[in-house]
Amino acid sequence: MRKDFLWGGAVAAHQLEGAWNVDGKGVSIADVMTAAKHGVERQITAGVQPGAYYPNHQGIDFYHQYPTDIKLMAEMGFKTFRTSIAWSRIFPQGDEVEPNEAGLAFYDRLFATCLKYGIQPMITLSHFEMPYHLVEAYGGWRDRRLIDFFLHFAKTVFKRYQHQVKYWMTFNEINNQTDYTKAFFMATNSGLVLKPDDPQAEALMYQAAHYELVASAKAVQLGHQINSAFQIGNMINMTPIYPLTAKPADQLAAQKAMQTRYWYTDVQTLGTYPNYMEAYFKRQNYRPDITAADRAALQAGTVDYIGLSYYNSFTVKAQTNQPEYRFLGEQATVANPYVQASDWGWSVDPDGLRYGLNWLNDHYHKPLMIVENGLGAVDQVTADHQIHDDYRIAYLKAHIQAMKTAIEVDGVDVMGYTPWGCIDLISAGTGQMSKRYGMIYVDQDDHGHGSLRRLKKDSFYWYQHVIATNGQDL
Ligand code: P53
Repeated sequence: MRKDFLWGGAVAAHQLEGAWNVDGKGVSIADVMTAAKHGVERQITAGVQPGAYYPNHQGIDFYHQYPTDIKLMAEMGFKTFRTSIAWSRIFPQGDEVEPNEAGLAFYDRLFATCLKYGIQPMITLSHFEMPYHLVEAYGGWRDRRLIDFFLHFAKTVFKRYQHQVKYWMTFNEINNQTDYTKAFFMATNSGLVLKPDDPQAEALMYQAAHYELVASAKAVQLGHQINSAFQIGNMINMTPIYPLTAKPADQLAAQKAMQTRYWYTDVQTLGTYPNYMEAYFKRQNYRPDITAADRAALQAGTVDYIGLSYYNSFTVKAQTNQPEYRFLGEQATVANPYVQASDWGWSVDPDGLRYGLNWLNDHYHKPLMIVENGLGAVDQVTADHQIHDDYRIAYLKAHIQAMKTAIEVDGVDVMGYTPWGCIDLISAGTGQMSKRYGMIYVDQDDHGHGSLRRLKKDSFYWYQHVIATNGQDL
């Protein structure tokens, strides 16, 4: 383990800040998403509809309660706190020239509070919360002009916080949109709002992803010009895909599925499109707008580290005898008989974290930062206000152990570990409050009712000890 290992926790602005229309903030894509549950998808409404319930509007009111929340994180011993800057607080519409000073001032206060406790803010630039105006007026990331809007936002915050923030990452889980049949991923990653079964969905996804990759590479270059000490990473959802059997066709199916899901990382770390993607575009007769200048930017803006989330693994088996082995996302996966699943159907597979870390290390040879990991579960509060979340401790313990094995046995360079939702917040996938990840409990239900009071769970004290011993005692 590094001596300066970055222990901490992770959140995203739209899932906890609330204050959706306070101090000049504009509407974001997350502000037009309704609440749902396991098996029911969140709806993306056309603007904010009267009478509809949008859980992100209130979040957990972190916008006002952050001083006490950061204090609790300091008590756990956090070295870093990963959050995002809500793009629509800084540029309410997304295409303005002048930033919203009140939005910038909020992050001045938040970062000063973190630094007061020796907690380094770690910042995601775009985490599922682009200004909704960019979705309505430009169709989201299908439009090349989004690159410059994003860079203007990036430049504004890089300059403003260059002395407060060292660790940055560009687009959260940029590879979720691989699953282009899911409206949620297309909207959250790229502001692409399509009709179900739109025949253009896949081609539009590749175009949008390309513009994001160019924007990401240019942001890396820009950030380094503003402060050469910045560490700027990408952020991918690492869900290893296993073959169900040793049958060669199953092996190929898994290998091709990994290519389909992780080519983004090739572009962001190696600076070029992998040959299988160029071949795929040709075969499909997709002609994405990829210019020579874009290719030069990709080459010049490779990331300093790879940020990853890890929750679960997938398993596939060959469906056809065709050489393509197309992978259509989670719907194309099969159950893995060797792993259990959470109440929300996510497999629980600590070895998969070790596997994923090794896979990334083998392919890219860059430092890795685990910026999300955790178990979404229902918690019970006892009569004396305790939360005995031994299931969460067991999950985190097994995953930290797997990470330690990757570091100590396999020699992988891991810079830090920031488990997801260190304080309970709104679930991205379902909009629920009851899908809890935190070590800090927040009293609120799925309808937005509750005192918002914060309580320490058993995992709070457990994680505090893990950090105090730099991961020695789990
Ligand atoms: P929730 C889907 C698949 C994997 C990770 O997810 C995902 C999603 C989107 O739901 O999101 C990441 O809240 C994401 C966070 C999110 C977290 O995982 O659906 O970066 O914003 O909250 C957990 O349980």
